[in-house]
Amino acid sequence: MTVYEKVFLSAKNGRAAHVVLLDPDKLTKESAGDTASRCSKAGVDALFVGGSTASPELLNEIVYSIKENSSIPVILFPGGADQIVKHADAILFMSLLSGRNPRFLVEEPLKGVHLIRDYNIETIGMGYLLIESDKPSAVERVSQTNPLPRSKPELAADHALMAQYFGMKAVYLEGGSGVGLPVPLEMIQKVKEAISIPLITGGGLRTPEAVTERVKCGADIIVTGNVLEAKGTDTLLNELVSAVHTAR
Ligand code: 1GP
Repeated sequence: MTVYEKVFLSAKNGRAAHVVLLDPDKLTKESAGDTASRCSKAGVDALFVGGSTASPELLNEIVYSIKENSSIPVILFPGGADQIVKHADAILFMSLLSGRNPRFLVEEPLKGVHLIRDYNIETIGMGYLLIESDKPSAVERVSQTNPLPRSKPELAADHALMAQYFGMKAVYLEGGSGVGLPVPLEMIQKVKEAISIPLITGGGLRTPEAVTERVKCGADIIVTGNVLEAKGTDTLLNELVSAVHTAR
């Protein structure tokens, strides 16, 4: 079974999935294995790894250490073509469709194709849509692109449908890591109505209520990142995972 079938399609057709985003810059190869087994124990369905400025060497060690210590699927979530490493189970092969910067629309994905082929990593084509929040997100700064306005759910739905028509296998509505305002519920609903591929959302989700509402509105996969460092993490993580799994 592919990672796409196991994680994405089961989240769409059965109970929703909870994915934890691990930032390699905040980990060492020692702490990565431990973090992965904590996530696995809490019932997290998969890990996204990447999205930062981490060096390929560190990323490689981290992914290796996670695979040594747990059986949880590891999916690369690369900030650029230099974040493609061996041992990962799959990679989000994505294009920043909300932006108009050729580098993140086509150039970075293009740079990655040979390594992905040589490492034989499963690709999950994904349309990545950055949504406006209360403050500029790191993705906005790094990609030098404008997010889609919060007040235009129809525009987000059209971008999502474009991703589907391109043959992409999922759409990610990204609020931005650590933001105060997650993707609006109405937007999740409109996007869900427009597409039939799995819908992922994350950014600024910190409570069981916030994740439950988003699954009820149609999100298939919920991503949390920063919450891993919060106080009483394991209890909160358990609550979040259980909220995602039981929301439908
Ligand atoms: C970023 O959506 C993720 O891609 C995670 O965001 O760190 O705010 O949970 P947080």
